[in-house]
Amino acid sequence: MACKRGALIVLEGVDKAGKTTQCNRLVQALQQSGRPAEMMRFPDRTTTIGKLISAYLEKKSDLEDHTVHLLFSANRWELVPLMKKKLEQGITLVVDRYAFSGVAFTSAKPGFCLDWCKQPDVGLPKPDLVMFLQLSPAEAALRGQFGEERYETSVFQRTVQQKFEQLMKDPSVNWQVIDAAQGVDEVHNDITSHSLNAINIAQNLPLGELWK
Ligand code: 2DT
Ligand code: MG
Repeated sequence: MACKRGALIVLEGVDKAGKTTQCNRLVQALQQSGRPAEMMRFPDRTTTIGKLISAYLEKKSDLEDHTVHLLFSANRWELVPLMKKKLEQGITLVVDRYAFSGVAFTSAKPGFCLDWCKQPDVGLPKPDLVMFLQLSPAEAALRGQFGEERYETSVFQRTVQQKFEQLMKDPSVNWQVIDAAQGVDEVHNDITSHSLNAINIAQNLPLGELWK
């Protein structure tokens, strides 16, 4: 039999919840326990499409709202062959944001429904586990000011949070809510135990297709 596949693990959450810190800590912990693991992040700002997205987020360019939504999705699809290759090689991928951010952020804009926003990402590799780092707006505010990028305002982030809550009602996705208000080590321990469980289950299952 071919080697057992890696798991696709996604971290989602509003800004300041600690996603990037926790992705790094998780990859390190998995590697130290002898499990091959790599981090990825979306948007991946290094590709040609990613550079268009990055300029938009930095407010160096303006893009029409549907257009930028489709670019975020295209930025995921362009990395699918690489993701599948790594998973087949037995590497667990720890991903900082995925299609759920794509849907939550665009559907927080006026005139966009959840269903339209999901369509371009239908059929992407389905995460074996999506952890939502839950942090109240009040707790997020205690962690300091928002940055200067597009979307980094408390009004917009509140709407994004509501959209994530709608997405989490979908039982076809393996959501786990993590209390991100805990200390960094406690959050890390929660994330690690859910991840080890997901890695064990995923190795005997085929990779699924998202929202299909
Ligand atoms: P970072 O701060 O994590 O680089 O995110 N976003 C992200 C979208 O609007 N659509 C998407 O599909 C994704 C993945 C969330 C940059 C911002 O981009 C938003 C925050
Ligand atoms: Mg950011």
